[in-house]
Amino acid sequence: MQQTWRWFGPKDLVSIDDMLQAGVEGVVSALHHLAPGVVWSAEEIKKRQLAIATRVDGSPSGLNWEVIESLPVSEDIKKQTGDWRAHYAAYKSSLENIADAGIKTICYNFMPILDWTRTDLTWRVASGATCMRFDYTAFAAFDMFILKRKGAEGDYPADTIELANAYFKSMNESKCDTLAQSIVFGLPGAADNYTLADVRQHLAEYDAISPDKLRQNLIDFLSDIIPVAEKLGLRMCCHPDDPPFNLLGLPRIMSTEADYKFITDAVDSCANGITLCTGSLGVRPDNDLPGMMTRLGSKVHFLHLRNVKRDTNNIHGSFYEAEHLGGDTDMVAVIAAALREEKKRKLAGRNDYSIPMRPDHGQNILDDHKRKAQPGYPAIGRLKGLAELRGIIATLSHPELSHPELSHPELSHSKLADRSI
Ligand code: DNO
Repeated sequence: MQQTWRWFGPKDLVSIDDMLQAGVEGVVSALHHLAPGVVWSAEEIKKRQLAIATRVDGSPSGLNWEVIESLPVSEDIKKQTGDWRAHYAAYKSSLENIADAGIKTICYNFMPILDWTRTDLTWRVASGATCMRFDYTAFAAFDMFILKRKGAEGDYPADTIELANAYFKSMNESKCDTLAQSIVFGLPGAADNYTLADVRQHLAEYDAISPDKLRQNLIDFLSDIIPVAEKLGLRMCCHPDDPPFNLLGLPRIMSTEADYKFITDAVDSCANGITLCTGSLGVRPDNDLPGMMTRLGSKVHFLHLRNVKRDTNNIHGSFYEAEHLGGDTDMVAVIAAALREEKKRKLAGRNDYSIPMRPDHGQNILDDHKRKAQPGYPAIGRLKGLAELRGIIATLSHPELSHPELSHPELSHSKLADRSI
């Protein structure tokens, strides 16, 4: 597994030098300043590659840009309206420039309007760390009483409406603003140029788009893009919906194993793959992450390792971003499945046997509280996550663990150590 780290570019307050000290082996980045639908030029790509390859003092970092996250898909492509055909062409031109630059793995998502969504960006846990949280009641309050989406009441059960109503009544204006900021504008990849009126307008444009229609639009997009990606030797990988259920009446089509199976079968190519994000998918109790890693394994081109703790076992529920080994997903089992997949690929002679992974998000701990970073992307919280994940990878990859005597009940660890097997 290749241990990577997300970097938002020269403006990121966590530097290339910082990530070197965290033991990072490769960088995940994107040209966030270019709008969806715009071609990524060779010059812009080169500029970012150079920034990644350089430490603060100008000396080489030894790091490469390994994964693009994301090459964004425009709203026009998702809806098949306006300039969607021109955006297909632009996407393919970007892919050519990316391939020329030697970058192979490209993450994207097909979530309408909003990328990932949380209601609280600095929720305090018992240890004093802060993390991100999605509270279903707060979200429903935003939807029904702040955004005032038409027909929103029809999307929530009676008890949620009642709770949301009480929650909204307890909020003052500044709390309402903070909630709206957190949901719509607060996160990397968020629709940061929108007002609430814009959001309403964009939502209305999806009125006529059913989940089946959106799924077909994704298949049309992939049918056009994937043959080009395959020829260029690229690996496209679709990020799941986060959270993995319908929000604001919008269709969501990448939330479950069945969704992934459908899309990868519909356009069957090694270039049409998956970003397995354990944090996003792990919000649903019916997503079996180690099983998904095993069954979808050959198509997993990128791993986001993150954990969430659910408040309930409902499909539509509240959750917070737990420590990497602390939530509801069995991270050891996921990593074991990923290592098995890597072995399989090696045996099959695949050259992409080392799957890039990144510690996805991190809680704010220690000096993170003082130092600003993108929500979810603090230096120390992520470093801790990476260190824990690296420990699991090192342990599960160690020859001692595959030694037959280890499974012998009479042999204690100290006896094994004495015999230095
Ligand atoms: C959040 C991220 C998402 C992700 C995009 C990929 O931290 O996982 O914003 O980058 O959805 O397209």
